[in-house]
Amino acid sequence: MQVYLDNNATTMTDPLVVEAMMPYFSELYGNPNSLHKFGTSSHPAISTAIDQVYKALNASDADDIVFTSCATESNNWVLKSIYLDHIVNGEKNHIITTEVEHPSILATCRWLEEECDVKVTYLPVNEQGVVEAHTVKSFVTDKTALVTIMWASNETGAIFPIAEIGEVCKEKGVLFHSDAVQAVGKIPVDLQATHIDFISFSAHKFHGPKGVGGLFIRNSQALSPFFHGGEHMGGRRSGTLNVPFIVGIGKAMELATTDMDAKMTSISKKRDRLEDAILKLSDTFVVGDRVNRTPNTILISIRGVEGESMLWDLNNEQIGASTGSACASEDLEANTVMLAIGADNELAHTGIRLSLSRFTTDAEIDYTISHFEKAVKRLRTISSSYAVQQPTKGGEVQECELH
Ligand code: C6P
Repeated sequence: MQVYLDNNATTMTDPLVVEAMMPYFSELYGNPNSLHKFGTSSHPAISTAIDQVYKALNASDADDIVFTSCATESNNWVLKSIYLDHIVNGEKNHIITTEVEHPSILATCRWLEEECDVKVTYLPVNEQGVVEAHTVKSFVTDKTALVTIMWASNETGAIFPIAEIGEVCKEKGVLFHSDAVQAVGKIPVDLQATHIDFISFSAHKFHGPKGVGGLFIRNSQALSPFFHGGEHMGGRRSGTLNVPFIVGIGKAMELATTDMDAKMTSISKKRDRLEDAILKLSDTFVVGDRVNRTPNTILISIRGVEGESMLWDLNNEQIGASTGSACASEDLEANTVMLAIGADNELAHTGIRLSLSRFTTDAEIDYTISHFEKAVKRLRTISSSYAVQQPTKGGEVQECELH
């Protein structure tokens, strides 16, 4: 059996999505900006995809949703254009974010600090792995141009209090962006119910194709374009529209958000069964409570078991997991999110992220439980540090309060 439990890195493209995309490669391949029928024949499909995305996110006609190549592009676009529009050509000089954002936010913020002299505040997270609205409020000043905070963590699954943070931004008159990559298609995202100016998302996180994402722009407000060179997407993003992938993101969004409650319940049941089984092993800790967590995610640490060793043992049994963000997978450092949450350095080297999808089966969970237990036992037997620690720690290592 093969078990894929790295769905926060990417998901399998749903065969129904592939089927919807296929005609737009070799049959209806015209450039949608061309005036002839080869071009215009793809217009209905693009309109359908736009409708599917607006409906899934509950966006209004006054809002703009622009298709991009991925969330990394959407995140870069927002940050760099806010800098141009509100810092270089405005009175502000400050951005607020968190310590646990995806590298496409953190690296861009660092670049803005180093190259453009922008002041950036990186808020710490609490033991649940989130930043509370009152913390955001206490750091907003009259120089703050943007608050950018993820909707849900790719590493822990922790869901941030986005509605409350939105209210703070509204009260303070500050623009609010959320990297919603791990929320869209996994948990309800209702843009009418939330005061938010921009969100980023990416199709391959919810069984759409890789290479297409989007940026939601509230009330079609001004935002300097990132790509220049044409009038595509109303001048928002130049470049020939990627019709098959736009069809794919629309279809994937529709499938992910139809009967979402039932999908969430089914995934979380499997996730909880896996989590319960792993927590029966001694000295294991899961980050964050289950209620405020995306239904598919577990970040678990296992005292005495190096994350990378565990990964390879699981890999040998055909189980794909990760130690955290795929973008940092070549970095054998401690898991920075776990350190931010308060784990000690040793524990932060033991994090394993297991992320399910709606395609994960009960049989796969059974298989994973049995091989996970075997791997932990084997690795602890050969781990000298774990053997030495046992008598002194006595299994009581709750001091890091991860669970
Ligand atoms: N996180 C992970 O293993 P792209 O690749 O551009 O479509 O998405 C980037 C991205 C942005 N924000 C968040 C919160 C994300 O989780 C990701 C992708 C993967 O966690 C790959 S690094």
